[in-house]
Amino acid sequence: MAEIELIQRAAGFGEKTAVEDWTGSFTYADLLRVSRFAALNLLGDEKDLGEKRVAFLVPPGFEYVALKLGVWMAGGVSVPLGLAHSPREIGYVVGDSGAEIVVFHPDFTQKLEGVLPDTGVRFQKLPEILRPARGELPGVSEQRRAMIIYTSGTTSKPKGVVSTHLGIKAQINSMTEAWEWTLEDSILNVLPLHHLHGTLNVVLCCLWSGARCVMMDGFKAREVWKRFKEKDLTLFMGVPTIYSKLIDIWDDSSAEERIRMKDYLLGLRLMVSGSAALPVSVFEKWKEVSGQVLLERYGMTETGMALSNPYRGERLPGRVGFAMPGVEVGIFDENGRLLGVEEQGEIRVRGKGVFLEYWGKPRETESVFCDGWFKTGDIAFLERGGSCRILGRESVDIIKSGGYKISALEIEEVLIEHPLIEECAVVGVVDPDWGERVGAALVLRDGLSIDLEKLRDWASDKLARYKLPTRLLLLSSLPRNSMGKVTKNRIKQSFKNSL
Ligand code: MCA
Ligand code: AMP
Repeated sequence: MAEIELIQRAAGFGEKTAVEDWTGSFTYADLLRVSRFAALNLLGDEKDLGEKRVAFLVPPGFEYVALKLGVWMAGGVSVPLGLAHSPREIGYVVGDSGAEIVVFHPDFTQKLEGVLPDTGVRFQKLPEILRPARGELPGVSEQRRAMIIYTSGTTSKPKGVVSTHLGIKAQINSMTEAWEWTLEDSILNVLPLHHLHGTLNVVLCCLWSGARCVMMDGFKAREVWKRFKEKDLTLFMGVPTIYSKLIDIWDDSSAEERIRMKDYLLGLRLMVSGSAALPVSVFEKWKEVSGQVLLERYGMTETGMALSNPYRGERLPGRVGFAMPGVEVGIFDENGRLLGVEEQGEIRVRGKGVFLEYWGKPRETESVFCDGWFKTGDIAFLERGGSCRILGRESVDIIKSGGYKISALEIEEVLIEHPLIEECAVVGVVDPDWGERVGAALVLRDGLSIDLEKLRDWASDKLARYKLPTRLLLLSSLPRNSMGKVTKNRIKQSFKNSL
Protein backbone atom coordinates (compact mmCIF):
# COMPACT_ATOMS: atom_id res chain seq x y z
CA MET A 1 0.00 0.00 0.00
CA ALA A 2 1.34 3.43 -0.94
CA GLU A 3 2.49 5.30 2.14
CA ILE A 4 3.89 8.70 2.93
CA GLU A 5 7.54 8.23 3.88
CA LEU A 6 7.45 10.95 6.55
CA ILE A 7 4.77 8.98 8.39
CA GLN A 8 6.58 5.66 7.94
CA ARG A 9 9.72 7.19 9.40
CA ALA A 10 7.84 8.71 12.34
CA ALA A 11 6.56 5.23 13.20
CA GLY A 12 10.18 4.14 13.61
CA PHE A 13 10.85 6.76 16.31
CA GLY A 14 8.24 5.24 18.71
CA GLU A 15 8.86 6.39 22.25
CA LYS A 16 11.13 9.32 21.41
CA THR A 17 9.68 12.75 22.19
CA ALA A 18 8.24 14.35 19.07
CA VAL A 19 6.53 17.49 20.34
CA GLU A 20 6.59 19.43 23.55
CA ASP A 21 4.13 22.26 24.09
CA TRP A 22 2.56 24.07 27.05
CA THR A 23 0.13 21.14 27.53
CA GLY A 24 2.77 18.43 27.81
CA SER A 25 5.24 16.19 26.06
CA PHE A 26 4.24 13.74 23.32
CA THR A 27 6.11 10.83 21.77
CA TYR A 28 6.12 9.84 18.11
CA ALA A 29 3.81 6.94 19.07
CA ASP A 30 1.37 9.45 20.69
CA LEU A 31 1.58 11.63 17.61
CA LEU A 32 0.81 8.84 15.19
CA ARG A 33 -2.03 7.49 17.35
CA VAL A 34 -3.74 10.89 17.54
CA SER A 35 -3.04 11.65 13.85
CA ARG A 36 -4.75 8.40 12.98
CA PHE A 37 -7.81 9.42 15.03
CA ALA A 38 -7.83 12.77 13.25
CA ALA A 39 -7.64 11.01 9.88
CA LEU A 40 -10.50 8.66 10.71
CA ASN A 41 -12.70 11.47 12.03
CA LEU A 42 -11.97 13.57 8.96
CA LEU A 43 -12.88 10.63 6.76
CA GLY A 44 -16.21 9.94 8.46
CA ASP A 45 -17.94 7.56 6.03
CA GLU A 46 -15.48 8.17 3.19
CA LYS A 47 -12.64 5.80 2.29
CA ASP A 48 -10.23 8.47 1.06
CA LEU A 49 -10.37 12.27 1.12
CA GLY A 50 -8.96 12.12 -2.41
CA GLU A 51 -7.13 15.50 -2.23
CA LYS A 52 -10.04 17.29 -0.58
CA ARG A 53 -8.74 20.48 0.93
CA VAL A 54 -8.86 20.67 4.73
CA ALA A 55 -8.28 24.18 6.03
CA PHE A 56 -7.33 24.62 9.66
CA LEU A 57 -7.23 27.49 12.08
CA VAL A 58 -5.26 25.99 14.92
CA PRO A 59 -2.47 27.43 17.09
CA PRO A 60 0.99 25.83 16.98
CA GLY A 61 1.32 22.81 19.28
CA PHE A 62 0.80 19.07 19.45
CA GLU A 63 -2.79 19.26 18.17
CA TYR A 64 -1.65 21.22 15.13
CA VAL A 65 0.99 18.66 14.21
CA ALA A 66 -1.36 15.71 14.81
CA LEU A 67 -4.01 17.31 12.63
CA LYS A 68 -1.56 18.05 9.83
CA LEU A 69 -0.40 14.44 9.67
CA GLY A 70 -4.02 13.29 10.05
CA VAL A 71 -5.08 15.24 6.96
CA TRP A 72 -2.30 13.50 5.00
CA MET A 73 -3.13 10.04 6.34
CA ALA A 74 -6.72 10.56 5.19
CA GLY A 75 -5.53 11.53 1.68
CA GLY A 76 -6.38 15.23 2.07
CA VAL A 77 -4.53 18.44 1.25
CA SER A 78 -3.66 20.65 4.22
CA VAL A 79 -4.44 24.36 3.98
CA PRO A 80 -3.12 26.08 7.11
CA LEU A 81 -4.86 29.38 7.91
CA GLY A 82 -3.10 32.41 9.43
CA LEU A 83 -4.12 33.01 13.04
CA ALA A 84 -3.52 36.75 12.66
CA HIS A 85 -5.65 37.03 9.56
CA SER A 86 -8.95 38.91 9.47
CA PRO A 87 -12.23 37.04 8.91
CA ARG A 88 -12.27 38.46 5.37
CA GLU A 89 -8.79 37.08 4.60
CA ILE A 90 -9.68 33.70 6.10
CA GLY A 91 -12.88 33.59 4.08
CA TYR A 92 -10.87 34.27 0.93
CA VAL A 93 -8.44 31.38 1.54
CA VAL A 94 -11.20 28.93 2.41
CA GLY A 95 -13.17 29.96 -0.67
CA ASP A 96 -10.21 30.06 -3.06
CA SER A 97 -8.84 26.69 -1.97
CA GLY A 98 -12.32 25.15 -2.19
CA ALA A 99 -11.81 23.70 1.29
CA GLU A 100 -14.61 21.28 2.11
CA ILE A 101 -13.63 20.85 5.75
CA VAL A 102 -12.50 23.57 8.15
CA VAL A 103 -11.04 22.49 11.48
CA PHE A 104 -10.75 25.20 14.11
CA HIS A 105 -9.69 25.70 17.68
CA PRO A 106 -12.57 27.02 19.85
CA ASP A 107 -10.57 30.21 20.59
CA PHE A 108 -11.02 31.17 16.94
CA THR A 109 -14.76 30.54 16.64
CA GLN A 110 -15.51 34.25 16.28
CA LYS A 111 -13.14 34.63 13.35
CA LEU A 112 -15.17 32.13 11.36
CA GLU A 113 -18.63 33.34 12.27
CA GLY A 114 -20.31 35.18 9.47
CA VAL A 115 -17.45 34.90 6.98
CA LEU A 116 -18.38 31.51 5.69
CA PRO A 117 -22.09 31.48 5.06
CA ASP A 118 -23.82 28.42 3.64
CA THR A 119 -20.98 27.20 1.48
CA GLY A 120 -21.45 23.53 2.23
CA VAL A 121 -18.21 23.58 4.22
CA ARG A 122 -18.07 21.06 7.08
CA PHE A 123 -16.82 22.63 10.33
CA GLN A 124 -14.98 20.48 12.85
CA LYS A 125 -13.85 21.67 16.22
CA LEU A 126 -10.84 20.71 18.25
CA PRO A 127 -10.47 18.61 20.29
CA GLU A 128 -13.43 16.56 18.98
CA ILE A 129 -11.70 15.87 15.67
CA LEU A 130 -8.93 14.08 17.60
CA ARG A 131 -11.21 11.78 19.63
CA PRO A 132 -10.52 8.01 19.45
CA ALA A 133 -11.88 6.31 16.34
CA ARG A 134 -11.48 2.98 14.55
CA GLY A 135 -11.28 2.14 10.88
CA GLU A 136 -9.09 1.73 7.83
CA LEU A 137 -6.89 4.41 6.30
CA PRO A 138 -6.33 4.78 2.56
CA GLY A 139 -3.02 4.26 0.77
CA VAL A 140 -1.69 7.67 -0.27
CA SER A 141 0.69 8.02 -3.21
CA GLU A 142 3.42 10.61 -2.72
CA GLN A 143 2.64 12.05 -6.11
CA ARG A 144 -0.52 13.52 -4.68
CA ARG A 145 -0.99 17.13 -3.67
CA ALA A 146 -0.23 17.57 0.04
CA MET A 147 -0.29 21.23 1.02
CA ILE A 148 -1.42 24.66 -0.14
CA ILE A 149 0.31 27.65 1.41
CA TYR A 150 -1.07 31.06 0.57
CA THR A 151 1.50 33.65 -0.33
CA SER A 152 1.21 37.26 -1.42
CA GLY A 153 2.80 38.34 -4.62
CA THR A 154 2.39 40.73 -7.47
CA THR A 155 -1.36 40.13 -7.64
CA SER A 156 -3.65 41.76 -5.11
CA LYS A 157 -4.99 38.52 -3.66
CA PRO A 158 -2.69 35.81 -2.27
CA LYS A 159 -2.12 32.73 -4.39
CA GLY A 160 -2.21 29.14 -3.15
CA VAL A 161 1.17 27.46 -3.63
CA VAL A 162 0.58 23.72 -4.08
CA SER A 163 3.21 21.14 -3.11
CA THR A 164 3.03 17.40 -3.50
CA HIS A 165 4.33 14.93 -0.92
CA LEU A 166 7.29 14.29 -3.21
CA GLY A 167 8.06 18.01 -3.44
CA ILE A 168 7.91 18.36 0.34
CA LYS A 169 10.15 15.32 0.72
CA ALA A 170 12.70 16.82 -1.66
CA GLN A 171 12.74 20.04 0.38
CA ILE A 172 13.13 18.14 3.65
CA ASN A 173 15.94 15.98 2.24
CA SER A 174 17.77 19.06 1.06
CA MET A 175 17.58 20.84 4.42
CA THR A 176 18.25 17.85 6.65
CA GLU A 177 21.35 17.06 4.58
CA ALA A 178 22.65 20.64 4.39
CA TRP A 179 22.18 21.38 8.09
CA GLU A 180 22.96 17.86 9.29
CA TRP A 181 19.79 17.18 11.28
CA THR A 182 19.93 14.10 13.53
CA LEU A 183 17.61 12.41 15.97
CA GLU A 184 19.56 14.01 18.79
CA ASP A 185 18.32 17.45 17.75
CA SER A 186 15.89 19.64 19.68
CA ILE A 187 14.47 22.72 18.02
CA LEU A 188 12.37 25.57 19.40
CA ASN A 189 9.56 26.75 17.16
CA VAL A 190 8.31 30.31 17.59
CA LEU A 191 7.20 30.83 13.99
CA PRO A 192 3.68 30.88 12.57
CA LEU A 193 2.75 27.58 10.92
CA HIS A 194 0.84 28.83 7.89
CA HIS A 195 4.13 29.58 6.14
CA LEU A 196 6.94 27.35 4.96
CA HIS A 197 9.61 28.56 7.37
CA GLY A 198 7.85 27.28 10.52
CA THR A 199 6.00 24.39 9.00
CA LEU A 200 8.68 22.84 6.80
CA ASN A 201 12.08 24.05 7.93
CA VAL A 202 11.24 23.52 11.58
CA VAL A 203 8.38 21.07 12.16
CA LEU A 204 8.59 18.70 9.19
CA CYS A 205 12.41 18.52 9.13
CA CYS A 206 12.23 17.73 12.84
CA LEU A 207 9.72 14.89 12.39
CA TRP A 208 11.66 13.48 9.45
CA SER A 209 14.77 13.34 11.61
CA GLY A 210 13.16 11.87 14.73
CA ALA A 211 14.13 15.00 16.62
CA ARG A 212 12.18 16.95 19.27
CA CYS A 213 10.17 20.08 18.52
CA VAL A 214 9.49 22.40 21.43
CA MET A 215 6.59 24.61 20.43
CA MET A 216 5.77 28.02 21.84
CA ASP A 217 2.49 29.77 21.34
CA GLY A 218 4.02 32.40 19.03
CA PHE A 219 7.06 34.60 19.55
CA LYS A 220 7.55 36.54 22.77
CA ALA A 221 11.16 37.63 23.13
CA ARG A 222 11.32 37.36 26.96
CA GLU A 223 9.71 33.92 26.93
CA VAL A 224 12.18 32.75 24.32
CA TRP A 225 15.13 33.88 26.43
CA LYS A 226 13.54 32.05 29.39
CA ARG A 227 13.27 28.89 27.31
CA PHE A 228 16.90 29.20 26.16
CA LYS A 229 17.85 29.13 29.85
CA GLU A 230 17.02 25.41 29.99
CA LYS A 231 19.98 24.79 27.68
CA ASP A 232 18.40 21.71 26.10
CA LEU A 233 18.09 22.97 22.51
CA THR A 234 20.44 22.29 19.62
CA LEU A 235 18.76 24.32 16.85
CA PHE A 236 16.87 27.59 16.38
CA MET A 237 15.43 29.23 13.27
CA GLY A 238 13.97 32.69 12.91
CA VAL A 239 13.47 35.72 10.71
CA PRO A 240 15.87 38.67 11.18
CA THR A 241 13.27 40.65 13.19
CA ILE A 242 13.21 37.85 15.77
CA TYR A 243 16.96 38.19 16.29
CA SER A 244 16.57 41.99 16.54
CA LYS A 245 13.90 41.59 19.21
CA LEU A 246 16.06 39.10 21.14
CA ILE A 247 18.94 41.58 20.92
CA ASP A 248 16.68 44.32 22.38
CA ILE A 249 16.19 42.20 25.51
CA TRP A 250 19.96 41.60 25.76
CA ASP A 251 20.57 45.35 25.40
CA ASP A 252 18.25 45.97 28.38
CA SER A 253 20.02 43.38 30.56
CA SER A 254 22.75 43.88 33.14
CA ALA A 255 26.38 42.84 32.50
CA GLU A 256 25.96 39.71 34.67
CA GLU A 257 22.74 38.74 32.94
CA ARG A 258 24.42 39.12 29.56
CA ILE A 259 27.13 36.65 30.52
CA ARG A 260 24.46 34.13 31.57
CA MET A 261 22.46 34.74 28.39
CA LYS A 262 25.49 33.96 26.25
CA ASP A 263 26.01 30.77 28.20
CA TYR A 264 22.41 29.61 27.47
CA LEU A 265 23.18 29.66 23.76
CA LEU A 266 26.71 28.34 23.53
CA GLY A 267 25.46 24.73 23.33
CA LEU A 268 23.27 25.24 20.27
CA ARG A 269 24.86 23.68 17.21
CA LEU A 270 23.11 25.96 14.69
CA MET A 271 21.06 29.14 14.53
CA VAL A 272 19.53 30.01 11.17
CA SER A 273 18.13 33.26 9.79
CA GLY A 274 15.96 33.55 6.71
CA SER A 275 12.78 34.79 5.02
CA ALA A 276 14.28 38.29 4.65
CA ALA A 277 17.69 39.91 4.35
CA LEU A 278 19.70 39.66 7.57
CA PRO A 279 21.30 43.07 8.21
CA VAL A 280 25.05 42.77 8.69
CA SER A 281 24.65 44.74 11.94
CA VAL A 282 22.32 42.05 13.34
CA PHE A 283 24.68 39.25 12.19
CA GLU A 284 27.59 40.94 14.00
CA LYS A 285 25.62 41.85 17.11
CA TRP A 286 24.22 38.33 17.46
CA LYS A 287 27.79 36.98 17.42
CA GLU A 288 28.60 39.26 20.34
CA VAL A 289 25.38 38.37 22.21
CA SER A 290 25.43 34.61 21.75
CA GLY A 291 28.80 33.54 20.40
CA GLN A 292 26.82 32.07 17.48
CA VAL A 293 27.54 32.79 13.82
CA LEU A 294 24.11 32.97 12.21
CA LEU A 295 23.66 30.87 9.10
CA GLU A 296 21.72 32.94 6.57
CA ARG A 297 19.81 31.15 3.87
CA TYR A 298 17.41 32.19 1.10
CA GLY A 299 14.13 30.58 0.13
CA MET A 300 10.68 31.15 -1.20
CA THR A 301 7.31 29.48 -0.69
CA GLU A 302 7.35 28.34 -4.32
CA THR A 303 10.86 26.84 -4.19
CA GLY A 304 11.58 25.84 -0.62
CA MET A 305 15.10 26.67 0.48
CA ALA A 306 17.34 27.44 -2.49
CA LEU A 307 20.58 28.94 -1.18
CA SER A 308 22.43 28.63 2.09
CA ASN A 309 25.65 29.60 3.74
CA PRO A 310 27.62 26.49 4.66
CA TYR A 311 26.97 24.53 7.84
CA ARG A 312 30.67 23.70 7.89
CA GLY A 313 32.72 26.54 6.51
CA GLU A 314 32.70 30.30 6.58
CA ARG A 315 29.33 32.05 6.84
CA LEU A 316 29.59 35.42 5.20
CA PRO A 317 27.45 38.34 6.40
CA GLY A 318 25.25 39.89 3.73
CA ARG A 319 25.44 36.75 1.55
CA VAL A 320 23.03 33.85 1.21
CA GLY A 321 25.60 31.30 0.11
CA PHE A 322 25.38 28.43 -2.33
CA ALA A 323 22.73 26.19 -3.90
CA MET A 324 21.16 23.76 -1.42
CA PRO A 325 21.60 20.00 -2.09
CA GLY A 326 19.36 18.85 -4.95
CA VAL A 327 18.55 22.43 -5.97
CA GLU A 328 19.79 24.21 -9.09
CA VAL A 329 20.09 27.97 -8.93
CA GLY A 330 21.03 30.26 -11.81
CA ILE A 331 21.19 34.00 -12.37
CA PHE A 332 19.54 34.98 -15.65
CA ASP A 333 19.10 38.16 -17.65
CA GLU A 334 15.71 39.27 -18.97
CA ASN A 335 16.29 37.35 -22.22
CA GLY A 336 16.68 34.09 -20.34
CA ARG A 337 20.49 33.99 -20.73
CA LEU A 338 22.36 32.29 -17.90
CA LEU A 339 24.81 34.82 -16.45
CA GLY A 340 28.27 34.30 -15.05
CA VAL A 341 29.86 35.53 -11.84
CA GLU A 342 29.49 39.19 -10.92
CA GLU A 343 26.68 39.74 -13.42
CA GLN A 344 23.44 41.01 -11.99
CA GLY A 345 20.20 39.22 -12.87
CA GLU A 346 17.16 37.32 -11.66
CA ILE A 347 17.46 34.24 -9.46
CA ARG A 348 15.83 31.21 -11.06
CA VAL A 349 15.42 27.87 -9.36
CA ARG A 350 14.97 24.33 -10.60
CA GLY A 351 14.57 21.08 -8.68
CA LYS A 352 12.21 18.50 -7.26
CA GLY A 353 11.30 20.77 -4.36
CA VAL A 354 9.84 23.48 -6.60
CA PHE A 355 6.07 23.78 -6.25
CA LEU A 356 3.58 22.10 -8.56
CA GLU A 357 1.19 24.94 -9.38
CA TYR A 358 -0.72 27.94 -8.10
CA TRP A 359 -4.02 26.51 -7.03
CA GLY A 360 -6.64 27.03 -9.73
CA LYS A 361 -4.40 29.43 -11.68
CA PRO A 362 -2.85 27.65 -14.68
CA ARG A 363 -1.99 30.88 -16.50
CA GLU A 364 -0.20 32.40 -13.52
CA THR A 365 1.65 29.10 -13.03
CA GLU A 366 2.80 29.04 -16.63
CA SER A 367 3.94 32.64 -16.50
CA VAL A 368 6.39 32.08 -13.62
CA PHE A 369 8.31 29.29 -15.34
CA CYS A 370 10.80 29.59 -18.18
CA ASP A 371 12.42 26.44 -19.64
CA GLY A 372 11.64 24.55 -16.43
CA TRP A 373 13.18 27.24 -14.21
CA PHE A 374 11.03 29.07 -11.66
CA LYS A 375 11.48 32.84 -11.90
CA THR A 376 11.74 34.22 -8.36
CA GLY A 377 11.65 37.94 -9.17
CA ASP A 378 14.63 38.46 -6.83
CA ILE A 379 17.71 40.18 -8.19
CA ALA A 380 21.15 38.93 -7.23
CA PHE A 381 24.67 38.20 -8.38
CA LEU A 382 27.22 35.51 -7.70
CA GLU A 383 30.50 36.58 -6.22
CA ARG A 384 33.82 35.18 -7.42
CA GLY A 385 33.80 32.51 -4.71
CA GLY A 386 30.30 31.45 -5.85
CA SER A 387 28.38 32.87 -2.90
CA CYS A 388 25.20 34.70 -3.78
CA ARG A 389 24.32 38.24 -2.81
CA ILE A 390 20.70 39.39 -2.99
CA LEU A 391 20.35 42.90 -4.34
CA GLY A 392 16.60 43.44 -4.27
CA ARG A 393 13.35 42.55 -5.97
CA GLU A 394 11.97 43.25 -9.40
CA SER A 395 8.58 44.26 -8.05
CA VAL A 396 7.96 47.34 -5.93
CA ASP A 397 4.58 45.85 -5.04
CA ILE A 398 6.02 43.21 -2.73
CA ILE A 399 6.85 44.26 0.81
CA LYS A 400 8.74 42.06 3.28
CA SER A 401 8.01 43.04 6.84
CA GLY A 402 9.24 40.91 9.75
CA GLY A 403 9.53 37.98 7.33
CA TYR A 404 5.94 38.28 6.10
CA LYS A 405 5.46 38.88 2.39
CA ILE A 406 2.81 41.54 1.92
CA SER A 407 1.22 42.66 -1.32
CA ALA A 408 1.02 46.43 -1.70
CA LEU A 409 -1.82 45.90 -4.19
CA GLU A 410 -3.91 43.97 -1.65
CA ILE A 411 -3.64 46.86 0.81
CA GLU A 412 -4.38 49.45 -1.88
CA GLU A 413 -7.49 47.50 -2.84
CA VAL A 414 -8.75 47.81 0.74
CA LEU A 415 -7.70 51.44 1.32
CA ILE A 416 -9.43 52.66 -1.82
CA GLU A 417 -12.74 51.52 -0.30
CA HIS A 418 -12.31 54.25 2.34
CA PRO A 419 -14.78 57.07 1.66
CA LEU A 420 -12.17 59.84 2.22
CA ILE A 421 -9.51 58.36 -0.07
CA GLU A 422 -9.36 59.48 -3.67
CA GLU A 423 -6.14 57.67 -4.62
CA CYS A 424 -3.51 55.67 -2.80
CA ALA A 425 -0.18 53.92 -3.30
CA VAL A 426 1.35 51.51 -0.82
CA VAL A 427 5.10 50.91 -0.63
CA GLY A 428 7.70 49.26 1.61
CA VAL A 429 9.59 51.77 3.76
CA VAL A 430 13.03 50.61 4.84
CA ASP A 431 13.22 49.89 8.57
CA PRO A 432 16.18 48.58 10.60
CA ASP A 433 14.10 46.17 12.75
CA TRP A 434 11.36 45.04 10.40
CA GLY A 435 13.24 45.12 7.07
CA GLU A 436 10.40 47.13 5.65
CA ARG A 437 7.27 48.74 7.06
CA VAL A 438 4.03 49.33 5.22
CA GLY A 439 3.76 52.94 4.06
CA ALA A 440 0.60 54.40 2.53
CA ALA A 441 0.67 57.53 0.38
CA LEU A 442 -2.84 58.96 0.16
CA VAL A 443 -4.59 61.59 -1.88
CA LEU A 444 -7.74 62.59 -0.01
CA ARG A 445 -10.96 63.98 -1.41
CA ASP A 446 -11.05 67.79 -1.36
CA GLY A 447 -10.70 69.44 2.03
CA LEU A 448 -10.78 66.21 4.05
CA SER A 449 -8.23 64.79 6.48
CA ILE A 450 -7.36 61.52 8.18
CA ASP A 451 -4.71 60.34 10.62
CA LEU A 452 -2.83 57.06 10.79
CA GLU A 453 -4.66 55.71 13.83
CA LYS A 454 -8.08 56.32 12.30
CA LEU A 455 -7.00 54.69 9.07
CA ARG A 456 -5.63 51.63 10.91
CA ASP A 457 -8.81 51.33 13.00
CA TRP A 458 -10.96 51.45 9.90
CA ALA A 459 -8.89 48.80 8.10
CA SER A 460 -8.37 46.48 11.06
CA ASP A 461 -11.35 44.22 10.40
CA LYS A 462 -10.32 43.90 6.77
CA LEU A 463 -6.60 43.17 6.99
CA ALA A 464 -4.31 41.30 9.39
CA ARG A 465 -2.74 43.82 11.78
CA TYR A 466 0.75 43.22 10.37
CA LYS A 467 -0.47 44.53 7.00
CA LEU A 468 -1.86 47.79 8.41
CA PRO A 469 0.14 50.84 7.35
CA THR A 470 2.46 52.22 10.01
CA ARG A 471 3.69 55.14 7.91
CA LEU A 472 1.46 57.73 6.26
CA LEU A 473 2.11 60.40 3.66
CA LEU A 474 -0.62 62.80 2.52
CA LEU A 475 -0.06 64.11 -1.00
CA SER A 476 -1.98 66.42 -3.30
CA SER A 477 -1.41 63.95 -6.16
CA LEU A 478 0.53 60.74 -6.71
CA PRO A 479 3.76 61.09 -8.71
CA ARG A 480 3.40 59.53 -12.17
CA ASN A 481 5.65 58.95 -15.17
CA SER A 482 4.92 60.08 -18.71
CA MET A 483 2.80 56.94 -19.24
CA GLY A 484 0.63 57.89 -16.25
CA LYS A 485 1.97 55.05 -14.10
CA VAL A 486 2.49 55.80 -10.40
CA THR A 487 6.23 55.98 -9.70
CA LYS A 488 6.48 54.05 -6.46
CA ASN A 489 10.23 54.54 -6.18
CA ARG A 490 9.63 58.28 -5.86
CA ILE A 491 7.08 57.61 -3.14
CA LYS A 492 9.59 55.39 -1.33
CA GLN A 493 12.09 58.24 -1.56
CA SER A 494 9.53 60.71 -0.15
CA PHE A 495 8.98 58.43 2.83
CA LYS A 496 12.72 58.21 3.33
CA ASN A 497 13.03 62.01 3.19
CA SER A 498 10.16 62.44 5.63
CA LEU A 499 11.83 60.29 8.33
C1 MCA B 1 3.73 41.67 13.99
N1 MCA B 1 3.44 42.93 13.63
C2 MCA B 1 3.99 43.21 12.46
C3 MCA B 1 4.63 42.02 12.06
N2 MCA B 1 4.45 41.10 13.02
N3 MCA B 1 4.00 44.31 11.70
C4 MCA B 1 4.65 44.27 10.53
N4 MCA B 1 5.28 43.15 10.08
C5 MCA B 1 5.27 42.02 10.82
N5 MCA B 1 5.89 40.93 10.39
C6 MCA B 1 2.66 43.93 14.37
C7 MCA B 1 1.64 43.31 15.29
O1 MCA B 1 0.44 43.09 14.59
C8 MCA B 1 1.51 44.39 16.35
O2 MCA B 1 0.69 45.40 15.82
C9 MCA B 1 2.91 44.98 16.45
O3 MCA B 1 3.56 44.63 15.23
C10 MCA B 1 3.73 44.46 17.59
O4 MCA B 1 3.62 43.08 17.61
P1 MCA B 1 4.67 42.22 18.35
O5 MCA B 1 3.93 41.36 19.26
O6 MCA B 1 5.75 43.02 18.97
O7 MCA B 1 5.27 41.43 17.16
P2 MCA B 1 5.44 39.93 17.18
O8 MCA B 1 4.15 39.28 17.47
O9 MCA B 1 6.57 39.69 18.10
O10 MCA B 1 5.82 39.52 15.71
C11 MCA B 1 7.07 39.74 15.17
C12 MCA B 1 7.51 38.47 14.43
C13 MCA B 1 6.37 38.02 13.48
C14 MCA B 1 7.76 37.34 15.42
C15 MCA B 1 8.77 38.81 13.69
O11 MCA B 1 6.14 39.04 12.55
C16 MCA B 1 6.67 36.74 12.80
O12 MCA B 1 6.41 35.67 13.36
N6 MCA B 1 7.24 36.80 11.60
C17 MCA B 1 7.61 35.59 10.85
C18 MCA B 1 6.85 35.48 9.58
C19 MCA B 1 7.25 34.21 8.84
O13 MCA B 1 7.27 33.11 9.40
N7 MCA B 1 7.61 34.36 7.59
C20 MCA B 1 8.06 33.24 6.79
C21 MCA B 1 7.43 33.29 5.44
P3 MCA B 1 -0.44 46.11 16.68
O14 MCA B 1 0.29 46.72 17.84
O15 MCA B 1 -1.00 47.11 15.76
O16 MCA B 1 -1.38 45.03 17.06
S1 MCA B 1 8.05 31.92 4.46
C22 MCA B 1 9.31 32.62 3.64
O17 MCA B 1 9.54 33.77 3.76
C23 MCA B 1 10.26 31.77 2.82
C24 MCA B 1 9.80 30.40 2.49
C25 MCA B 1 11.56 31.71 3.60
O18 MCA B 1 12.59 32.02 3.02
O19 MCA B 1 11.48 31.38 4.79
P1 AMP C 1 7.80 34.07 0.73
O1 AMP C 1 7.05 34.28 -0.50
O2 AMP C 1 7.09 34.53 1.95
O3 AMP C 1 8.16 32.71 0.72
O4 AMP C 1 9.07 34.98 0.66
C1 AMP C 1 10.11 34.70 -0.22
C2 AMP C 1 10.93 35.93 -0.41
O5 AMP C 1 11.59 36.29 0.78
C3 AMP C 1 12.01 35.76 -1.44
O6 AMP C 1 11.53 35.88 -2.75
C4 AMP C 1 12.97 36.87 -1.03
O7 AMP C 1 12.53 38.11 -1.57
C5 AMP C 1 12.81 36.93 0.47
N1 AMP C 1 13.89 36.26 1.17
C6 AMP C 1 13.90 35.04 1.74
N2 AMP C 1 15.09 34.80 2.33
C7 AMP C 1 15.86 35.89 2.12
C8 AMP C 1 17.19 36.26 2.46
N3 AMP C 1 17.97 35.49 3.21
N4 AMP C 1 17.64 37.47 2.03
C9 AMP C 1 16.87 38.28 1.31
N5 AMP C 1 15.60 37.99 0.95
C10 AMP C 1 15.09 36.82 1.37
